[in-house]
Amino acid sequence: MPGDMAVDYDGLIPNNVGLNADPRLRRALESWHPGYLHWWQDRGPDGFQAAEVYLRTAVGVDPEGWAKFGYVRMPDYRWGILLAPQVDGRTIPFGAHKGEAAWQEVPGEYRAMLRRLITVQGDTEPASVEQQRRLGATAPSLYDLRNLFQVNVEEARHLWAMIYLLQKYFGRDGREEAEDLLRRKSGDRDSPRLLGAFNERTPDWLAFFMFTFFTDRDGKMQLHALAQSGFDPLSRTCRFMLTEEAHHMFIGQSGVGRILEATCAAMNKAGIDDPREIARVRALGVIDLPTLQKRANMHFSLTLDLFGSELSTNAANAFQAGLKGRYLEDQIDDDHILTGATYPVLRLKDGAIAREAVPALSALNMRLRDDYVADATSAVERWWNRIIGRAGFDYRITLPHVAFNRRIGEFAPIEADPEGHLLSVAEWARRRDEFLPSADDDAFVASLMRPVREPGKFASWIAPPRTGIDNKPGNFEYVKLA
Ligand code: BYC
Repeated sequence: MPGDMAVDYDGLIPNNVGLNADPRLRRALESWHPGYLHWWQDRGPDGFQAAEVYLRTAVGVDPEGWAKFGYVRMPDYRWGILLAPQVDGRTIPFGAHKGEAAWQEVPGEYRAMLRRLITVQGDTEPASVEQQRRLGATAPSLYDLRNLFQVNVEEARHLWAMIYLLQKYFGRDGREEAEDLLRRKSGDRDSPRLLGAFNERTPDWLAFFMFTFFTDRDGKMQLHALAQSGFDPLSRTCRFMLTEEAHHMFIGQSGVGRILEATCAAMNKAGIDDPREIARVRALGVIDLPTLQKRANMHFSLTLDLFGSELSTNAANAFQAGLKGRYLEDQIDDDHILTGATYPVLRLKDGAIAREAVPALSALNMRLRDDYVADATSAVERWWNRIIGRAGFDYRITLPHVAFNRRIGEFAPIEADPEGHLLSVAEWARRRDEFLPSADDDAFVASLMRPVREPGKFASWIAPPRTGIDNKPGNFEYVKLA
């Protein structure tokens, strides 16, 4: 039903994809639903399922006014299937089929590749909910608790978005993938999630904020690349998901920003000029800046691994097929086909890191990663370093070199410091704790994780936000605990 984007809230599954007119799909989704709810109870937020949470629910897909706020018990949240409006006459923007009408059905020759891309994207969504499962117990305020749950229900909705594509367009294989998405489990030895960073622990709130800043930003880049897809239903799905992703990154940037504010204010009050006086700073009940730097080093490097190898035939094939484009493909001024074009890639050559021009088609992961690094670097400056600077401290959070702490791609076999100097294995082992959080650092952060549940109150290590959600006042009860 192109053009008619009203959301139908009457059935079990809210949607703007005309589910009522497609009984086969509706039945498939309805039979997946109980397993999904079981997954949510079993692997979603631990506890709090009976609490009333002040959540935003998507009720439309126009850029303005698509959301409604209200108290909801999380298992009753209306997870729906929402696609951005179809663009009349849209054509495939890049690759070998550039200029042909965008596909409304799966192109047979690319079926397996497309299914793989959708499955990988889908797998990350429930994974992040699983990773954040236990954070509710130590939330630093009701405001933050509510934000955690907002992120969780929306990531779960993103799972629904991918399930819709699998169930609608991939028949029996799609149904099997949909089951497997509920079966794999973050961090599980036998059946882990597909990508590395989604099997890591999210042990504390600092990890949550760093994850939403760095890893949700990979989500933004990948969703942008998929939003360019010539497979129109995928493009429309990702375009709507991006509106939600922006809010998750806001939670990360403002979360770490509020931690920086609390730290800087405490140092100023105690007359500490040197942020490197870690013991004195920690004694104030706030997180010292060097520990924040090490956590940033860790989350940034783990996230870089999510871009795959610098040189990738998978990425080249997906581009040529018109399935996955570049970041802001429609704003790039070139032929969008890239045969014969080159792109500079950092490589390991004769024991040193050097830039080398390679065929642009093989370097698409690298290009997306470069766009990510630029985006993350400017966000760190704008949101974090400005806070430190305003408080009067001569200290900056910086992002490590792309060769630092990598497990995937060109730099996986070597060790490097955050400036990109190569280190021997022995030197890395000796200096690791300078660059990455030590057991001691983690234990200190863990010691701060005590729940604060009085409306309007915040833990010592994090400042209150400037404004409330939905313009609510400071003492608003964002979560009514059962
Ligand atoms: N871990 O050719 P290569 C988000 C595999 S985040 C484990 O270099 P390719 C979110 C790879 O699968 C965004 N394995 O890579 C954020 C391949 O295996 P096969 C998620 C890895 O395929 C926060 C082999 O190594 N979306 O939305 O070009 C909260 C050779 O790979 C990893 C997407 O990722 C790894 N890190 O690129 C919630 C978009 N990296 O095929 C949500 C969809 C690579 O030989 N995915 N491998 O068996 C893709 O576009 C691509 O699959 C990847 C990998 C970019 C992930």
